[in-house]
Amino acid sequence: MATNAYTFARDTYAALGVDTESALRRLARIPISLHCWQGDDVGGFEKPDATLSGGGIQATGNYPGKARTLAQLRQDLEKVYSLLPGQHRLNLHAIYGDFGGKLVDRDAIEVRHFQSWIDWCADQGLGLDFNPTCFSHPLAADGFTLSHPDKKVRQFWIDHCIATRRIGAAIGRKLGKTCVTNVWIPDASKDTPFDRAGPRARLAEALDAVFAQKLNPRHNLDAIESKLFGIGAESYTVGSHEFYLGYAVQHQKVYCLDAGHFHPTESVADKLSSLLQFVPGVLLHVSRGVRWDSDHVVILDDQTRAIFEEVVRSGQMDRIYIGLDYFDASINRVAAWVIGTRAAQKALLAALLEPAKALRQAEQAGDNTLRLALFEEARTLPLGAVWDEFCRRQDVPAGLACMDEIKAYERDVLAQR
Ligand code: RNT
Ligand code: ZN
Repeated sequence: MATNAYTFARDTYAALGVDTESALRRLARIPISLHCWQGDDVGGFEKPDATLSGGGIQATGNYPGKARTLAQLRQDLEKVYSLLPGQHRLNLHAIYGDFGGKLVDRDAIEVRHFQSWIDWCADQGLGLDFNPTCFSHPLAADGFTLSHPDKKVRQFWIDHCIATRRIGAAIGRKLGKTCVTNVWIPDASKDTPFDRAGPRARLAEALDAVFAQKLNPRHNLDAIESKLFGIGAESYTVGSHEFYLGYAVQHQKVYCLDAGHFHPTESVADKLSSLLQFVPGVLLHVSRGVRWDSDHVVILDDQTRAIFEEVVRSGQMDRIYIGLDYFDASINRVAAWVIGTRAAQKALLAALLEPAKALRQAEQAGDNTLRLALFEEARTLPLGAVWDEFCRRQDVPAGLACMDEIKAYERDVLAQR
């Protein structure tokens, strides 16, 4: 039985020509790929107590209870997924392999190191995405990987990325769900370089080597992620927006748009309709930029809403892959995952509930006054009641009831670590 609040909301939306039932059906089918690295501050399991180093990224905070083992990370993720409405995915970095206590270098990773993740995902009904890890490694310590001037170092990272794609393809084949493998490299410099062209020419050539082997796109899709700057990497980023846009168009790769990788006043939402004209797909790293970089927990803010409005309005959700990317170590990490994912889902729901027909009609009739009025009206529609109903139907706690479960988990599990 629907609640009174939902019935009221349904009628309010219906008066504007919006079908809440169809929005709820669609929302239930849209997976979000949860980034494994929120659970342990981007440490990974290559060795005990591994921590993030370099790469121009940083997880700040030292909230107690972080996952220190594979089993703990899975335990936390199971809690997280149990609090999320809908069917989702996991996004894994290569440093999170099941290495059985042995040191396996990045260029030597194999499918077997990820078999237990594949099994776990199959068991949980999750899709799995993948990433090479081109940071936190001695051969990345000087800030360059695929564009490194030393051929041997470059080859090491090429080999790592090739291994990662092969694992991606195995993941996709074994799970029967396409794996998106996203290449992000930290290559950048703190101070003004003289030679901006050299590293970019080397990166283009290295990427050609990485992608040389054709893989079945039903198993693995290649994505490439651009960036503007990072910490200690303020003056020059090899893989800039222009670089990867050019590469993605020329080689028909999926373009990864991280919401925090652009000038702060640039609209990331506006980029989608341009990108989709020229690249086969777009991977979203939904994130929240605060002054520098992108890594705050996603909230239901205007920028996030605008991105999802463009996702839905594009009518091309079959080639938009939604992932999250943030790492906050200053609050309960399980809550960070849950709050951020649910915020992204709410933004998606808000976009699915736009009075799209009325807006299009007003615009096509040249009635920009009505268009503005409709946009303003939409802002105060009862989104929350529809969201709560979604949670109720999906059998997960709505509202702050989620936090009760997280607090209990913190007390019983996290605080005991
Ligand atoms: C870094 C990129 C990249 C990473 C992850 C860990 O600025 O956003 O996506 O956050 O690969
Ligand atoms: Zn990212």
